[in-house]
Amino acid sequence: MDIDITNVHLDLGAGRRGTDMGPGAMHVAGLSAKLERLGHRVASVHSLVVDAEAGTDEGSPNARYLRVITEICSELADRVEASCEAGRVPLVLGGDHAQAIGTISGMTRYYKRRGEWLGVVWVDAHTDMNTPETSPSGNIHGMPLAVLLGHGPPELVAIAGDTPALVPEDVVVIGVRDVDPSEIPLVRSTGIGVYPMSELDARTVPVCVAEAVKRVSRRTSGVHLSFDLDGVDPLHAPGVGTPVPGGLSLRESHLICEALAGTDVVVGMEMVELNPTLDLRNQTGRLAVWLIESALGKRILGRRPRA
Ligand code: DIR
Ligand code: MN
Ligand code: MN
Ligand code: MN
Repeated sequence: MDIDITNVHLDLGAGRRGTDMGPGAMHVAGLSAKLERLGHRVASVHSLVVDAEAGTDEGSPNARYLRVITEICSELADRVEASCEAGRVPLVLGGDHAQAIGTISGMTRYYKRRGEWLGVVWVDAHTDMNTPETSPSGNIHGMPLAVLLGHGPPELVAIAGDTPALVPEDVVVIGVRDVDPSEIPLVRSTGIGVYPMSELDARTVPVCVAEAVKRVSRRTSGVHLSFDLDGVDPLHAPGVGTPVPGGLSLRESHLICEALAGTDVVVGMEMVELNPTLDLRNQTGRLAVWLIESALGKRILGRRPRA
């Protein structure tokens, strides 16, 4: 595949600074060379930065840095939409998870125009379904999935166009273990697919992942993988701002990526929340690249695993 890489140097959506350096850490871990070794072509690498003065203007405490996040997500959406239009795969390196509003809105603008749908696999310890009214932190990285389903700040919802980017039946969240009580009503009422760690334990990861992939690819033209590294257990992914114990193991994380790659449905990917200031010798950066390789087709022994 031809891949357009976008580096999103954004950390204002999170409670801690530092995820703006995530893209650099993934490049240091050898991302482009590894993609080319898989037979892909890196068609372009582009960086998006926030206006330096924006860091001082927090705006409303219920949705911190809303103005500047709207700006960078709009820019990102334009770029991602153009990649889809050109038949290339957008690979967006974060950056905090607020960027998903830009990535996924850009992708779905392309699909909606053609009367088609996009499926989303969202790997995360959190459900990211807060709104300014429910958020305990005011951090926009806890809100992107709500926004993409049409809830939350109108200027963010509008990046997708006249209708919300996503429909709940095309969305699954995997790895969940930290949901704010205040966001539960929206998670429930929308009916998105949620696989908490407890369900993955009880029903096993391969069974749940197969079911999840089936759900998001049933009526869609492709699937986007939005991978928040805090979905992985902090033992393997220490370089994140909101670590939650009891997460996906290293192999389980790969299994999700490999399962998607094995069905040839992946049309876009983003890797978010990598915070190099909290990492250990780029352990999490290297894991991020390895997971991207798995999602984009890297196979042990060069062939598909047996089902
Ligand atoms: C929390 C944390 N639910 C919030 N969310 C995070 O601030 O809304 N999402 N860390 O990735
Ligand atoms: Mn997230
Ligand atoms: Mn998270
Ligand atoms: Mn987070």
